[in-house]
Amino acid sequence: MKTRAAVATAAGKPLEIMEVDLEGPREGEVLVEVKATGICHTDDFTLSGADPEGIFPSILGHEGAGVVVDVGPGVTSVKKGDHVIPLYTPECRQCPSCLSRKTNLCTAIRATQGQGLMPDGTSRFSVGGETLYHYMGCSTFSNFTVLPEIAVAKVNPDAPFDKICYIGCGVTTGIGAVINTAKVEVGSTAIVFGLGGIGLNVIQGLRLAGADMIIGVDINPAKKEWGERFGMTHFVNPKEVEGDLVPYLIDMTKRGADTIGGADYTFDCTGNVTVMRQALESAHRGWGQSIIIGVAGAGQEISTRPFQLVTGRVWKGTAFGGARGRTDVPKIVDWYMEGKIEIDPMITHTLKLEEINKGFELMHAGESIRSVVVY
Ligand code: NAD
Ligand code: AHE
Ligand code: ZN
Repeated sequence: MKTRAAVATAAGKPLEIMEVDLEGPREGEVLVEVKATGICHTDDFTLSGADPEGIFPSILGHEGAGVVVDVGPGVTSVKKGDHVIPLYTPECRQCPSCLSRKTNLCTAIRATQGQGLMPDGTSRFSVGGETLYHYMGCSTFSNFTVLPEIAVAKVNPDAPFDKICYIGCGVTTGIGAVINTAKVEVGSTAIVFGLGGIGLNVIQGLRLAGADMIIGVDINPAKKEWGERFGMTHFVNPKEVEGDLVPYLIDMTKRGADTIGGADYTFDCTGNVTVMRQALESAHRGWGQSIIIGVAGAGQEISTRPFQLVTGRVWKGTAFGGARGRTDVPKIVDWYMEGKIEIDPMITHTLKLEEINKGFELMHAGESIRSVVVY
């Protein structure tokens, strides 16, 4: 079939809207009509050329929602007409990782996914006979896409596509980092670095978990109001801090008899390795945990004095907020439908596919939280 898509032809170039060819679903695969897709910073990261796994030409996008319109042989868990969210972290429930119950990082199809291919080692997308590569197993910047059935979560059909697409990455990553990865307790202190599409969801996750003090850190002063809107109790703009940021934050978190200071939990939502170090070092001596969510470019490395870890701080990372997609994503959609979590105010811009490059410009300018493309 033919489908409209925004194609990443080369690193650093704007996406090109074109009609592409899409082959139907093979064994264990489903064809999904994507109804809406968010634009995540990770799409921008890959388009920029900084992603070691970036492949071109490809169809980016990994934060979608849509309807199953066809299924290949052997598909049992979804059927035509089901509403689904594509999963860049699938859940096969059979691989050693899924069976371990220790991680959400299903390994069933990770190798081919990283090569921009379906599990059988081929691509379903092409244009003029030239292969176009899949992205993160999703390629939601195409109106129609093919996914393995283990990489779709069936969700409440009453939920609006243009809002729940955000659960395909940002919402789940932010809230999941708090609940699944950090397991934040009631009354905790927390610092969130970077108040974008992910950081604000960390903040709403912290509010849900009952954190007491939620400090937001961002170099964009406009993010103060945004953070407060979702539960942030204090804001720090590093550009306005005289001297080092870390001692400043540690001082802020000293409470009662605790003269040591440092947060129980810190989260990096910037992808900046210097910020990651600040986040680790502003965690409390003895027990503070720092969770890396941000994605850093090829060749970048994190560092700190080992003494920071010797003295009890814990450095962790999280992908997709530790969520098991087919199990957890439908629940998060239900939380949204029940009003337990907010999504609508974070979707600041709704665009047509033809306007998708504007979504990237708004992100660069710090003017959007989430731009969503509606097909
Ligand atoms: P975004 O662009 O919406 O937000 C980033 C925020 O960080 C902005 O508000 C920006 O002003 C702020 N910032 C930049 N430099 C800063 C600094 N030095 N100090 C403080 N704040 C700073 O991006 P996003 O969509 O929220 O994504 C954030 C990061 O998370 C990206 O690296 C993205 O690739 C990554 N990500 C990871 C996962 C995962 O599963 N681990 C999932 C989604 C996104
Ligand atoms: N391909 C990059 C890493 C990119 C990355 O870390 N992706 C996150 C999701 S970001 C979503 O917006 C992730 O899930 N990682 C786990 C995985 O298996 O990819 C690189 O550095 O090679
Ligand atoms: Zn993402």
